[in-house]
Amino acid sequence: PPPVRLGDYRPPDWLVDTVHLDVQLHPTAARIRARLALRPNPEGREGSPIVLDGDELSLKSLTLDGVPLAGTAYVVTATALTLLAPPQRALTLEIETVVNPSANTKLMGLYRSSGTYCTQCEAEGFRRITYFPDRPDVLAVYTTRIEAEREEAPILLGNGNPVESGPVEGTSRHYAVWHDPWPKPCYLFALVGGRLDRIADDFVTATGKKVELGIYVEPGKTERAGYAMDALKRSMRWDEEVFGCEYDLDVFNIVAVADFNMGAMENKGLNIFNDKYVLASPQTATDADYANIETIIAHEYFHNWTGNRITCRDWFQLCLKEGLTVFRDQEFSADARSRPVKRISDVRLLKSHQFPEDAGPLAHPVRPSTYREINNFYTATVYEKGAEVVRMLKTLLGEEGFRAGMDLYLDRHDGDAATVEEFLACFADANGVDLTQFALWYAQSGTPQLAVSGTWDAATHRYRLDVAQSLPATPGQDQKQPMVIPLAIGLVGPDGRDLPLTLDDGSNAERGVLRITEPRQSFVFRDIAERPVPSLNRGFSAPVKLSSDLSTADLLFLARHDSDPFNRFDAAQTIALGHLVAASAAARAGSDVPVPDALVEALGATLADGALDPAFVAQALSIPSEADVAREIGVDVDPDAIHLARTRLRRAVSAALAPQLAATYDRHAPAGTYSPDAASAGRRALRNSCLDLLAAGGTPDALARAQVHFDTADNMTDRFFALAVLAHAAPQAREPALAAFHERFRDDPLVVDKWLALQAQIAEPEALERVRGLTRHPAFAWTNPNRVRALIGSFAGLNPTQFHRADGAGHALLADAVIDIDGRNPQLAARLLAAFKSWRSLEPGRRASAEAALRRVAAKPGLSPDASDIVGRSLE
Ligand code: DPP
Ligand code: ZN
Repeated sequence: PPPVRLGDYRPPDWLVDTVHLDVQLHPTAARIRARLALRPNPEGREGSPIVLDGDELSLKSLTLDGVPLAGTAYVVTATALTLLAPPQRALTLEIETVVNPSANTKLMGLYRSSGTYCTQCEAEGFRRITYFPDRPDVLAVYTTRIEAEREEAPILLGNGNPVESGPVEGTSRHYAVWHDPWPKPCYLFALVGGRLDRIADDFVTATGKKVELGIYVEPGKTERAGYAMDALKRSMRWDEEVFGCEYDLDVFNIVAVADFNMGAMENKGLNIFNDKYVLASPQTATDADYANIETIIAHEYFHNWTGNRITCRDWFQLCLKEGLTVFRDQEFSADARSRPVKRISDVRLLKSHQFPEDAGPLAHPVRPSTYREINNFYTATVYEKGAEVVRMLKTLLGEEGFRAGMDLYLDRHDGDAATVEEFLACFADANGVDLTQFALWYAQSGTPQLAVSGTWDAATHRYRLDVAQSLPATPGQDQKQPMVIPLAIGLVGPDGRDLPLTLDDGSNAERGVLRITEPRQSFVFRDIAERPVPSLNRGFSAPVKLSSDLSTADLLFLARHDSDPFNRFDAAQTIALGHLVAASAAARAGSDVPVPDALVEALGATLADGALDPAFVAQALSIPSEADVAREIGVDVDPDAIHLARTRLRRAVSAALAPQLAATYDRHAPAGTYSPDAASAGRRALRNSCLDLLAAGGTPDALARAQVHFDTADNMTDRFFALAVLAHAAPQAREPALAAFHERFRDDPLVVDKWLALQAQIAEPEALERVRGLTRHPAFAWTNPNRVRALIGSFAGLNPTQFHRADGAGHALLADAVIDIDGRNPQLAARLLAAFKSWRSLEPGRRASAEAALRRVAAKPGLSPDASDIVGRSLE
């Protein structure tokens, strides 16, 4: 199919006002009767046919206003049902289709997960249930009747509010009717039928309306749903308090299923979740799992306003709901936990996932202007960079200006299928500002580069910052225009205190933010009596790659004194990264470079500072990842050299700080029973970081400590962390520990996923055979996306030396897996394939083997549009 282009958008020719669905659930032949009230769109083309999308449907009957349609009146193809010359007036179409949920391995449309019937319609899955104008700007009111064998599916759930339910007289079947009063696009449709347990609660909204809350899980797992319920209630309150958004139905249900392509889905009133992001208990979930659950529950709930009440006009506007909603979930978690630590972990995610995307062949703007397969645009760029763009808007407009813009957006566009332009217009109108240049953040791909240098004039007490911005060429975009970059800064005096930011003309840099709008700009500050150290891009105020003329001594100073916690963290990271780039080059040449004292000093000072939040210290102790170093090097990358350099650095830091690490470890021994709260999690994170660095030294002492940690752990966070340390650092202890862990959790698929993922990440040549062997393990299933992502995804995404083996076997393994998976689940295959996104930056030998693997995938007959889109762009 030809690519879809933003510029080709046209309003729909026909609108759908109401949809009545009658769904007869059946394992292999589910029957769907759809009654659509259609009418010509006054804004569409006059006299148009009715074109309804369809995919893998079997059409059983078709009537127009109650009369069966003659075979000459319509055409059915593999992708559409077209009524050739319909009367140009309001009409009722009744369509009967049959689908096979058990054979639906794409997990799009109506399918079964462990026997439970469920649906996934975003982006284009509704067309796999019935013929429909499957586009987000067709909003209809849905009534859904679901019928099933009572034995097979005692629980029947739909969107909106429950209307009625009961037995189907004289049969073993029963039914339920649901009505959703809010017009919605079909991608928000959902239904569930199955044998599920429920935990129930309620929530009283700001205006006093009681909402019944339910979380449905596999039988026997309700005890693990409590944290999700708690997160849901906190999310509902937070959205009222921070954005004035109140819930709008009588019920809100969440269903956890085991087979799911995405993390979760915000269907109106009936969120469907990957069970990984619902189920948690101290014995089975890590602190990171709890934090993810909190964030994703909030994210999907927040979509009720940013996504559902206001949806997207077309799929190019995906960031309108996703970037904004990620920003909202980030803010929620920042309020619930430590704001600085949350910011650090969000930026680490952005840099590790989005920056490489922006720097490689799959780069695309936050709002793409063309796509071949929309499923491939649920990316770090649309989500995470999209959130950064919203955050910059807030930084530029200030707290109140941002809220005014949001209020206007929620008011002006409630009930609309909106665009990015309409979103920005609300902020422009509410604040009386021009956001034309700012809008380039949505249109230009690539990570802007900022080069900053500072000069202090002792005679005039002036300090000048010279800033230059550039944006590298990216696929389809050779020429770029300068962006608006909010650069939050501080000038830190010798005593560690921030100096006033008075510009030359007497004005103040508003809220400490410089607005960079030109290719080159200078800012002169006055009354600077001593040479300051500039703290640049505080809080990571703009998603840019910053280079500066700061010396190692300056960075060490910031690492010790900056009042901005993000930059305090980042300063030490910058020192470490600089060293690792040099050390990787040296390792490749067979030599070594000494570890900078400044780094050891910075880490030691952080460890020694009792005033710091343990969660922050844990982050600060982390040495940049191999992927971080590869990204920094950028071209001709040799993963083995990076691994060696990083291993040496960790060993050196371990040796230098061992006593301090051990003391900090001991000081943070667990007190009392496990609780997933942020403070307790922070203490565990710090203790575990100390253990990790100690073990990096490889001393018998440290490894014995790791073994004790593993043997005595009373929660999954500690147990799994210790297992990882043993697996990576203690080859002799590895196998018994892995076996003991598996034995204990063999019946728990989500925990087995951790076990699979860990083994896939071992940076030793045996990893490849181990991964191959694990694909034959009874716990593994090619059909379950979580299993595949845990094993194959972790190998390709988190084991750079073995995935990029010099002999090409790692690349071949991924190609084989993708070719196999693609026939069943194209979305999953395409997602895995994106692990090649940085292949062009590899050294020539590995680059050749990556290219060969991609070409082999490309040559597969019948390759899905999903996978062929990724290989096509990767090879372009
Ligand atoms: N369910 C996915 C998300 O919330 C796609 N909308 O991001
Ligand atoms: Zn989302």
